[in-house]
Amino acid sequence: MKLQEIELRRIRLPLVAPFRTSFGVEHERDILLVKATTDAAEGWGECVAGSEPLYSSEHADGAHQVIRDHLLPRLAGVAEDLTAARVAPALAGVKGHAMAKAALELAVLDAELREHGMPLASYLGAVRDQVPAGVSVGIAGSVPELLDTVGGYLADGYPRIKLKIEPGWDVEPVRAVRERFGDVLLQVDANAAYTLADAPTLARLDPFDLLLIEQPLPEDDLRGHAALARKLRTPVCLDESIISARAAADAIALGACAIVNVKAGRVGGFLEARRVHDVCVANGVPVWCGGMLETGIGRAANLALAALPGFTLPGDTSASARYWRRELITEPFVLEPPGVVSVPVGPGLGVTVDPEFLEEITVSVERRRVDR
Ligand code: OSB
Ligand code: MG
Repeated sequence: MKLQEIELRRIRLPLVAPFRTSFGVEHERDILLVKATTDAAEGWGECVAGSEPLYSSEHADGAHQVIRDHLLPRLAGVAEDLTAARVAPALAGVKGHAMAKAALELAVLDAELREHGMPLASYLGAVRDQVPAGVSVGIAGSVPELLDTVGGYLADGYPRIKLKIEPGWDVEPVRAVRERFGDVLLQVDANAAYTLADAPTLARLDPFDLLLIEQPLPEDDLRGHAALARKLRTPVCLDESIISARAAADAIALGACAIVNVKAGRVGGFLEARRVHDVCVANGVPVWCGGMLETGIGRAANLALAALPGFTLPGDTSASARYWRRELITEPFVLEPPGVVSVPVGPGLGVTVDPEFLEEITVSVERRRVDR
């Protein structure tokens, strides 16, 4: 297929409620969408970078500039005969910028699959048509407020709860949720907020039978995670540290994690995300699908990934209503009994993007011809 044009569209969308983590609080998302136009079809990608570089080194403005000034010229070199598999090799000279690369690759992949009438889930090797839903719960203002929020999600039907933690907000909230809600599937995510010296505090989470503790230590501290894992009964899961399939292999070999959170944006795209999955499966390490507060575009792709055989734990694959008061970019994803979300079945992402709604929330649009 011939790539003709890339559109870079910035949108703003308010979250249903502020989302607080150890690295900051978000009230609305500032999102970069990528549209690829080819001679055969159009495809969409969503960049998961936040408005500030707080989760990782990437942010939306940076990704936008990197795509425009550094990735598109390289993609233009292969535009004449493009497939999604050729995107990452063409961009490999640019170091880092995984989220920018992933957004571009997804737009090309969506166009390619729409041309061939193939759903993304089938292309990736999915074995399920529904995936269990989990919900990521931000740091609350107080324990009673947290219990209200968690109670609401359980009433909605979410089968798995993930609590964001940070020093000073860990043992007490976890104890409170366990005591109030019994043996619900429960896990925590620290977003790198602790040090190895906090091991005694984190060991106090052991009695609560958590599924896992996600990314307690800094991104580059694999040895620290291995040392911490030896001190905890709760399995250690890595998110930020797993930047590639090779990083996953290293982390597993070092004993730094027993479980892996897979996010395509963090590893440079869905093709690398599948390789992370494959490395983990080969090592007997369970994986689950992370999220980055995506709109329906990114969420559709995450659901396809989460349907692969190694995704044996519920992911941060929530319904659209958990994120947005009004998100009509695509058809909404809904939570269905018994706590699952359906994997899209149509070609490519399997969702239809509504251009009128998109216009309503658009802040800027930039189009670049790539066929010159
Ligand atoms: O660490 O998993 C994370 C959101 C933004 C950035 C990082 C993370 C998250 C989440 C939300 O936990 C997951 C979701 O529901 O999309
Ligand atoms: Mg995380």
